[in-house]
Amino acid sequence: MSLHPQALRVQSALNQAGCAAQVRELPDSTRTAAEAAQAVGCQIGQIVKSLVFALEPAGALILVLVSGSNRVDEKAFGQRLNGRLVKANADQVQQATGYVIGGVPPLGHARPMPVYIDQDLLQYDVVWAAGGTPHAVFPIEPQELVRITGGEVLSVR
Ligand code: 5CA
Repeated sequence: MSLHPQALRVQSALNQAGCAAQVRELPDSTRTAAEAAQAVGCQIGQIVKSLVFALEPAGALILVLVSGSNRVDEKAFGQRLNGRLVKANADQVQQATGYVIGGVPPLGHARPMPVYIDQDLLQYDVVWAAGGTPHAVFPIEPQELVRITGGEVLSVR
Protein backbone atom coordinates (compact mmCIF):
# COMPACT_ATOMS: atom_id res chain seq x y z
CA MET A 1 0.00 0.00 0.00
CA SER A 2 1.47 3.39 -0.92
CA LEU A 3 1.57 6.04 1.76
CA HIS A 4 1.15 9.78 1.37
CA PRO A 5 4.65 11.37 1.08
CA GLN A 6 4.31 12.97 4.52
CA ALA A 7 3.29 9.63 6.06
CA LEU A 8 6.19 7.99 4.25
CA ARG A 9 8.55 10.49 5.90
CA VAL A 10 7.26 9.43 9.32
CA GLN A 11 7.66 5.76 8.40
CA SER A 12 11.26 6.47 7.40
CA ALA A 13 11.93 8.21 10.71
CA LEU A 14 10.50 5.20 12.57
CA ASN A 15 12.64 2.83 10.52
CA GLN A 16 15.74 4.94 11.16
CA ALA A 17 15.01 4.81 14.89
CA GLY A 18 14.98 1.02 14.68
CA CYS A 19 11.29 0.97 15.49
CA ALA A 20 8.97 -1.65 14.03
CA ALA A 21 5.86 0.57 14.14
CA GLN A 22 3.94 0.81 10.88
CA VAL A 23 2.14 3.97 9.75
CA ARG A 24 -1.33 3.30 8.45
CA GLU A 25 -3.68 5.58 6.57
CA LEU A 26 -7.35 5.47 7.44
CA PRO A 27 -10.33 6.58 5.37
CA ASP A 28 -11.75 8.46 8.36
CA SER A 29 -10.19 11.65 9.74
CA THR A 30 -7.66 11.31 12.57
CA ARG A 31 -7.17 15.09 12.80
CA THR A 32 -8.23 15.41 16.44
CA ALA A 33 -7.74 13.04 19.36
CA ALA A 34 -11.48 12.30 19.42
CA GLU A 35 -11.59 11.58 15.69
CA ALA A 36 -8.46 9.44 15.88
CA ALA A 37 -9.89 7.37 18.77
CA GLN A 38 -13.09 6.88 16.80
CA ALA A 39 -11.25 5.93 13.61
CA VAL A 40 -8.89 3.52 15.38
CA GLY A 41 -11.44 2.15 17.85
CA CYS A 42 -9.41 2.84 20.99
CA GLN A 43 -9.85 4.89 24.14
CA ILE A 44 -9.23 8.61 23.69
CA GLY A 45 -6.56 8.40 26.41
CA GLN A 46 -4.54 6.13 24.09
CA ILE A 47 -4.21 8.88 21.48
CA VAL A 48 -0.92 10.80 21.59
CA LYS A 49 -1.42 14.52 21.04
CA SER A 50 1.76 16.19 19.73
CA LEU A 51 1.60 19.76 21.03
CA VAL A 52 4.21 22.46 20.35
CA PHE A 53 4.72 25.25 22.86
CA ALA A 54 7.06 28.21 23.06
CA LEU A 55 8.79 28.53 26.41
CA GLU A 56 8.88 32.27 27.10
CA PRO A 57 10.67 34.57 27.51
CA ALA A 58 13.41 32.95 25.43
CA GLY A 59 10.79 31.47 23.10
CA ALA A 60 12.45 28.10 22.50
CA LEU A 61 9.99 25.55 21.19
CA ILE A 62 9.25 22.32 22.99
CA LEU A 63 7.13 19.31 22.08
CA VAL A 64 4.75 17.83 24.62
CA LEU A 65 3.24 14.40 23.93
CA VAL A 66 -0.03 14.34 25.80
CA SER A 67 -2.65 11.66 26.41
CA GLY A 68 -5.77 12.46 24.38
CA SER A 69 -7.84 12.65 27.56
CA ASN A 70 -5.57 15.21 29.28
CA ARG A 71 -5.09 18.94 29.05
CA VAL A 72 -1.70 20.47 29.70
CA ASP A 73 -1.71 22.69 32.78
CA GLU A 74 0.26 25.40 30.98
CA LYS A 75 0.82 27.50 34.07
CA ALA A 76 2.09 24.70 36.31
CA PHE A 77 4.10 23.00 33.59
CA GLY A 78 5.65 26.29 32.47
CA GLN A 79 6.72 27.04 36.02
CA ARG A 80 8.29 23.63 36.23
CA LEU A 81 10.36 24.49 33.13
CA ASN A 82 11.25 27.91 34.58
CA GLY A 83 9.24 29.85 32.03
CA ARG A 84 5.83 30.58 30.64
CA LEU A 85 4.25 28.27 28.07
CA VAL A 86 2.52 29.74 25.04
CA LYS A 87 0.93 27.47 22.46
CA ALA A 88 2.68 27.68 19.09
CA ASN A 89 0.60 28.96 16.18
CA ALA A 90 -0.05 26.95 13.04
CA ASP A 91 2.88 28.51 11.13
CA GLN A 92 5.32 27.85 13.99
CA VAL A 93 4.15 24.25 14.19
CA GLN A 94 4.59 23.73 10.47
CA GLN A 95 8.05 25.31 10.41
CA ALA A 96 9.35 23.51 13.49
CA THR A 97 7.96 20.07 12.69
CA GLY A 98 7.56 20.05 8.91
CA TYR A 99 3.97 18.85 9.32
CA VAL A 100 0.55 20.46 9.47
CA ILE A 101 -1.56 20.50 12.62
CA GLY A 102 -3.59 17.33 12.91
CA GLY A 103 -0.79 15.22 11.49
CA VAL A 104 2.21 16.23 13.60
CA PRO A 105 4.13 13.07 14.51
CA PRO A 106 6.14 12.62 17.72
CA LEU A 107 9.48 12.27 15.91
CA GLY A 108 11.26 13.14 12.66
CA HIS A 109 10.88 16.90 12.89
CA ALA A 110 12.46 19.57 10.72
CA ARG A 111 13.95 21.18 13.83
CA PRO A 112 14.39 18.78 16.72
CA MET A 113 12.98 20.05 20.00
CA PRO A 114 13.14 18.92 23.63
CA VAL A 115 10.36 16.36 24.15
CA TYR A 116 8.23 15.86 27.26
CA ILE A 117 5.89 12.89 27.63
CA ASP A 118 2.71 12.72 29.67
CA GLN A 119 3.19 9.91 32.20
CA ASP A 120 -0.47 8.94 31.81
CA LEU A 121 0.39 7.49 28.39
CA LEU A 122 2.49 4.81 30.07
CA GLN A 123 -0.51 3.03 31.59
CA TYR A 124 -1.54 1.63 28.18
CA ASP A 125 -0.21 -1.43 26.34
CA VAL A 126 -0.32 0.52 23.11
CA VAL A 127 -0.89 4.15 22.14
CA TRP A 128 -1.57 5.75 18.76
CA ALA A 129 0.33 8.77 17.44
CA ALA A 130 -0.12 10.91 14.34
CA GLY A 131 1.64 9.65 11.23
CA GLY A 132 2.25 12.83 9.25
CA THR A 133 -1.21 13.64 7.88
CA PRO A 134 -4.72 14.02 9.37
CA HIS A 135 -5.50 10.50 8.09
CA ALA A 136 -2.36 8.70 9.25
CA VAL A 137 -1.53 7.12 12.61
CA PHE A 138 0.72 4.44 14.02
CA PRO A 139 0.45 2.20 17.07
CA ILE A 140 3.38 2.00 19.46
CA GLU A 141 4.15 0.75 22.96
CA PRO A 142 4.54 3.76 25.26
CA GLN A 143 8.03 2.71 26.40
CA GLU A 144 9.06 2.51 22.76
CA LEU A 145 7.65 6.02 22.23
CA VAL A 146 9.87 7.18 25.08
CA ARG A 147 12.87 5.48 23.52
CA ILE A 148 12.48 6.82 19.98
CA THR A 149 11.74 10.40 21.08
CA GLY A 150 14.25 10.58 23.92
CA GLY A 151 11.49 12.35 25.81
CA GLU A 152 11.32 13.03 29.53
CA VAL A 153 8.33 11.39 31.21
CA LEU A 154 6.45 13.55 33.71
CA SER A 155 3.05 14.79 34.78
CA VAL A 156 1.80 17.59 32.55
CA ARG A 157 -1.62 18.18 34.12
N1 5CA B 1 -3.89 13.38 14.63
C1 5CA B 1 -4.33 13.78 15.94
C2 5CA B 1 -4.18 12.70 16.98
S1 5CA B 1 -2.95 11.51 16.68
C3 5CA B 1 -3.59 15.00 16.34
O1 5CA B 1 -2.69 15.45 15.68
N2 5CA B 1 -4.03 15.56 17.49
S2 5CA B 1 -3.24 16.79 18.17
O2 5CA B 1 -3.97 17.06 19.37
O3 5CA B 1 -1.87 16.51 18.33
O4 5CA B 1 -3.31 17.96 17.16
C4 5CA B 1 -4.32 18.87 17.21
C5 5CA B 1 -3.83 19.96 18.16
O5 5CA B 1 -3.35 21.04 17.41
C6 5CA B 1 -4.93 20.52 19.03
O6 5CA B 1 -5.02 19.83 20.24
C7 5CA B 1 -4.46 21.93 19.26
O7 5CA B 1 -3.69 22.01 20.44
C8 5CA B 1 -3.55 22.22 18.13
N3 5CA B 1 -4.14 23.21 17.25
C9 5CA B 1 -5.27 23.11 16.55
N4 5CA B 1 -5.47 24.24 15.84
C10 5CA B 1 -4.46 25.07 16.11
C11 5CA B 1 -4.09 26.38 15.68
N5 5CA B 1 -4.81 27.08 14.82
N6 5CA B 1 -2.94 26.90 16.15
C12 5CA B 1 -2.17 26.20 17.00
N7 5CA B 1 -2.47 24.97 17.44
C13 5CA B 1 -3.61 24.42 17.01
